[in-house]
Amino acid sequence: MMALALQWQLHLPLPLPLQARPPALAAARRRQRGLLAPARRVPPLPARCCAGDAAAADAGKAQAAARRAYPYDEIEPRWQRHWEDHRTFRTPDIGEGLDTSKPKCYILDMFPYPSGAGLHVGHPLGYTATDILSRFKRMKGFNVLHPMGWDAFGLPAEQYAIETGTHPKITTERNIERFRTQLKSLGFSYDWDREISTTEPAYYKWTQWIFLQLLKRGLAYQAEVPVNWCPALGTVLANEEVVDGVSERGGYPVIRKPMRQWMLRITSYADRLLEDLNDLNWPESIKEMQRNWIGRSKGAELVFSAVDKEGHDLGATLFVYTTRPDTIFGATYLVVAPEHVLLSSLTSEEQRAHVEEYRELAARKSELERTDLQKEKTGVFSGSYAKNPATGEIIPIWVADYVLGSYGTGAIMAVPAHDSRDHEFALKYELPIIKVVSPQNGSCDPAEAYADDGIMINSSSTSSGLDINGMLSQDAAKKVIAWVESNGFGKKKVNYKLRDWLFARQRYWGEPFPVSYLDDTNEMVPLSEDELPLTLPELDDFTPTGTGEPPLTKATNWVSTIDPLSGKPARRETSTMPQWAGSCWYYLRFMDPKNSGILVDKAKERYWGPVDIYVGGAEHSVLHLLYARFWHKVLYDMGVVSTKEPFKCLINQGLILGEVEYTAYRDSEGRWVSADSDSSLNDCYQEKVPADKVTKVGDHYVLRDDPNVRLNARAYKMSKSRGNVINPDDVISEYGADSLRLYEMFMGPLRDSKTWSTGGIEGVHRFLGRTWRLIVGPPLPDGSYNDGTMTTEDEPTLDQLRVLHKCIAKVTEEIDETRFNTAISAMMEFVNAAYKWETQPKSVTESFVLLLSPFAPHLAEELWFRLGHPQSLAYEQFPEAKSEYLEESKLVLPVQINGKTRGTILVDKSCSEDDVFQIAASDEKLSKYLAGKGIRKRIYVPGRILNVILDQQKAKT
Ligand code: ANZ
Repeated sequence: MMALALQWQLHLPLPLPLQARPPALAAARRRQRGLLAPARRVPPLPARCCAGDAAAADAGKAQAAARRAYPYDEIEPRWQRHWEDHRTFRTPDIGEGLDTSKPKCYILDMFPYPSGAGLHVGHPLGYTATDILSRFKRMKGFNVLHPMGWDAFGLPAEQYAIETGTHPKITTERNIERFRTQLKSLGFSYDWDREISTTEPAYYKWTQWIFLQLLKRGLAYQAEVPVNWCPALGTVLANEEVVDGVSERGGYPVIRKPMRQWMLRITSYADRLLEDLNDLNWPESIKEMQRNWIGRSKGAELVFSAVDKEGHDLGATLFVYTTRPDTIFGATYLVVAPEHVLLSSLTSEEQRAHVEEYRELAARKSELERTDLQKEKTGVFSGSYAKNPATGEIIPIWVADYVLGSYGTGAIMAVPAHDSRDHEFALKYELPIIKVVSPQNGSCDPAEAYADDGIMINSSSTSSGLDINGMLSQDAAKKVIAWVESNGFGKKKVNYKLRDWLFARQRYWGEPFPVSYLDDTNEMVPLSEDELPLTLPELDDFTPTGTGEPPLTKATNWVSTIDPLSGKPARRETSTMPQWAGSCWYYLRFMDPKNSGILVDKAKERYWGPVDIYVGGAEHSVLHLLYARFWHKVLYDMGVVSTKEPFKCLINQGLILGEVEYTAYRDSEGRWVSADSDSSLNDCYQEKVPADKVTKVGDHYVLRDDPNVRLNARAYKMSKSRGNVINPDDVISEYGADSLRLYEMFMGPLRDSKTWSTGGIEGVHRFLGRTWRLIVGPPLPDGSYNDGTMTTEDEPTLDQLRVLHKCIAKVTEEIDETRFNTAISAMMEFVNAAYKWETQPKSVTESFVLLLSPFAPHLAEELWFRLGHPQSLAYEQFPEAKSEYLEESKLVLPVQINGKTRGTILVDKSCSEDDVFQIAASDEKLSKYLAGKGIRKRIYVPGRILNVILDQQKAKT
């Protein structure tokens, strides 16, 4: 749809501007009328900015110059310099001139990791959207906070350091420099005075401070948790470094090994993280992903006592978590996870070797593999039994890795008749299957587990006194819970899938933990707040230690310290915080980036918080957003922030896929095989076909030279290996930043995935060129342009006002709804209409330039300047649509006098001929022709035209 609209809009023949005055004369006239800028704050374009000069210098440039539709390469750097020199987008601080009586809008991008590859075209998608919103809101009278910074700790810089010996700090600085330059070349209106990097000690001082607060509140603790240990590499690996159970580097086996780690008690906030989602203006899909991640479920924790074969109590109790206490009579065995703490004591001597072997096998599997429903279930009998409290039966205890140690209690009661995993397991190991739920209506497949609710059967016992037969599942569950609670067999329980957050990495390039351990007692002692920041020591060797100890262990001078409180020797913590830490709270620091005494000033936080619009990729929908919400809530409880949630409205921009690739097929003889042919394409050779050899027929693509041969057309994710990556720098040098910005917004709805198309960017570039020529005039023979504009001081006609106000209304509405593509279409329609006008009234052009400015700010600033405004348009008022020009019941009627069109009038569609004539007679311009003249005839074609034939001879009496 959009591509069609684009062609239709842009392939119209370009009418020559209708003002055919010699340009020099036109400029002189405008100067006379005072239209040219009196005092220039920006160096003007060279009197003749000639594309030909550049062309002569360099053949590559010549090509680009021939293609360029307007001199963006001169305009853009100049305005970027202007904004920088004038700090145009600096948001003053409270107490420094910020008018806090004005409404605020905090618009934030998810700050990037400054990778070595530089920006890719996916970055400007979200950044342009937030830039449009920021510029729009400023012009709408808001105080806007629109900052940018760097999430710069992390693995790639460290890996690069291992490979090349370059310190991560150097790599990071270099990459930041590149990103900053690239972002500036896109004309984004960030307040660069607020730039922060998570790797700066002045920043991570506060990350460490938050950690100390978490520690004080019991929300940070240490525990033995399994990590990815690679014996061959002698290092702990991050999850992303492990692929299918082997190390990404070298392909060595990785096992799960318990290690003492820092953990954050995010589970204490599970309920609030869940409930407060309801009030957020976030995509429903993201909220649902967070709900699933938190995974709240209601059930019961039941107690089973361990017994031997004869039923003698072994003195151990096993807690199981179930969401179906109603099925207790169907529990025919128990299962514990391989990592369950009681497994060893439950294992009989006969079974010990089997159980140990099984445990080791399970340690090599990831949780994902273990819970994969498709994988065959495995397990081993422990040699012990338990007593089912409801039936009094003795049931075996097994160990199986489909039960996870990290969920619930790490043990389950298995009900094979009603749980599919238990069912598969029971069939394999010939364990009893007892049906206890019957469907209310109809029947169920006896070969499968019936997992739904129903009517209870086989569920009563005289020995225990519990009888739930005939009850509905849910009522039965309530009764079982009441029964276990009153008999000491368990209690009601709410469970979460959410686990506490593993908050440590065995890496160098991260925030050091502000804690140490006393040499004599090993007691952990926190640093006092006034000693922060604890800076990372310099290190030359980032290679793993081989023991699993982090690389920081090598900084021996740094590691050994003295605890200032006790004066005792101590060792510093050598693991570092994960990359998530710095990104958990950066949005707060932007409100007050330089404050060395406090994380964020209260008054500033109260004014700016929360973030009004947060834009970023959907890949952060769970972890980053959940972690940030957790820290925010802790800070809220401490009174550091005044809002419960950090991000009011969230928008996920879609993915940009590479240009469509066309594949043709040939058989072994080299003959074409159509992609829709019956023969198998798997046996064919594939051939990539360039786009200019392809044409579209109906819904599909065919060879231009042989339309019987259909091709496969597909867009792929951009990747180096496919060779389909588009570099924004190249696009900017060929078409300009405004064209790139406009194109990324025009490709389709912001939230959708879109396919890159070079033809598309050429289209928007031509549109900007048309806009330029409409306002500035055509190029002179040497390719340069006159200064000033072609606008006139004429009063706009009603028709012009109607076209303009329709455009204002549409653009305003579409920006508000973040539908930037349709806003751009509206502006294209305006330009098409304006090309048909005899004059370009200055007031209409000015409004249009303001409308265009959030999208193509460089071009708009240049035009605004040429229209005679020495100040940047960044804080001009955004045009307001006037309803009188929008009403559909009204129409613009041309009025002819003696067959010549003399003007237009705005009339109600329902007007009678008399009314129409009265309106024409009282119109200021038309009345000049009509006053005092006799009327011979009036011809009124309703809705089309009014023609008045004057009686030339007689004066009206
Ligand atoms: C008996 C039962 C009968 C179960 C039945 C289900 C159906 P959610 O909803 O995800 O919370 N379970 C409990 N702990 C587990 C663990 N550590 N690893 C694997 N599975 C575990 O699921 C809770 C259900 O998952 C629990 O209810 C338990 O099986 C299993 F007809 O208990 B049920």
